[in-house]
Amino acid sequence: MAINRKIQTLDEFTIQQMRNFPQATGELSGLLRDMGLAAKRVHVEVNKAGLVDILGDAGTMNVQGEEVKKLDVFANNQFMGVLQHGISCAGIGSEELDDIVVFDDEVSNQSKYVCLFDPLDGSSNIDVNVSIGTIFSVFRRVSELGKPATKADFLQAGNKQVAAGYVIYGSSTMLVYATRRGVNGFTLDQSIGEFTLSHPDIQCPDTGKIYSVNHGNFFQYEEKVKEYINACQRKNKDNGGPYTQRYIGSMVADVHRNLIKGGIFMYPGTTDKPKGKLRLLYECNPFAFIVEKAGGKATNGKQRILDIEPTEIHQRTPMFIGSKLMMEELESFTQQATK
Ligand code: AHM
Repeated sequence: MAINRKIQTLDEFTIQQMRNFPQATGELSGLLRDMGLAAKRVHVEVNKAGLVDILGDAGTMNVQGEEVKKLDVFANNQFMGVLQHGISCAGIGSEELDDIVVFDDEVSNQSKYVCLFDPLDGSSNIDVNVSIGTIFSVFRRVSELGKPATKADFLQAGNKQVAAGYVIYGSSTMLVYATRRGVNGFTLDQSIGEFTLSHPDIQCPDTGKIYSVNHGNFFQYEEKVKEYINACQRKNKDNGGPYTQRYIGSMVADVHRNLIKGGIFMYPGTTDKPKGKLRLLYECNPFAFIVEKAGGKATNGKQRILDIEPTEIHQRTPMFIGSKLMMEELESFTQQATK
């Protein structure tokens, strides 16, 4: 008998997806549920951030006599902890840590997946109550099951991801994840303490009116990027505009908004930092996977982000991501032969 449910929690949704694929082992569903659990714990702490004067600064003792940890360290420990104590993950890479962590115990060595994450992206925004987020990426191991994971498991091109997602701690807390079957968004219902399906089958609009870039770096961008930004500013009602510039400086919030409303987000290379600021494995790959699954595109200006073969876990790349037609317009500038 079909049950007509109005509310579907993240756990119910992942279990339902498994029922549709009887050959699935449930490991990936378990991993996604683990991420949801850690996200709820981080949500609670992020919401206390404004109370830091009352609860104690990072590094000091709080009223319970516990040491207060920096939020990004706290978030890192939560995500690493749930994955280490779960049954789906053989090891992690984190933007917070210098090297990968291989769990190397009997259960973990049998696990099919490794996970890379940025536990608290945009953390410089915490002090001013601006949205921040967690970003994650899941790969199937290439190393032998039954043995510890290896670096090669983490250094795979983004097109090998089996799932990717993000959590946005904003006016509400949302978890969005993509698998090859599509992109779905869940909003945390605080009355029941559960992520509930609120944005099924997210599709990125083919075009939009928003471009997001750090204009302060404008004079350091390469000429073709400057020309595209100038073109965005010349948009009017005769050529698809006017465009609006929106830049929070918190990638999760900027890309989330553009994914839902349509738009383009750019973090180009600069003369000082030709590879830009964003990390391929923790920020660019997961978002490229999610936005492509939703119908958009992501490149480094020359090549699809998902086709970049990584050589080191903390490598950076320029990033252009968003609505398909806006990305194609950008490419008409960046792929022009140099004059
Ligand atoms: P972080 O790793 O210090 O949190 O920096 C990452 C953030 C992204 O969320 C955001 O897109 C970018 O830095 C903004 O950088 P900038 O201030 O240079 O524009």
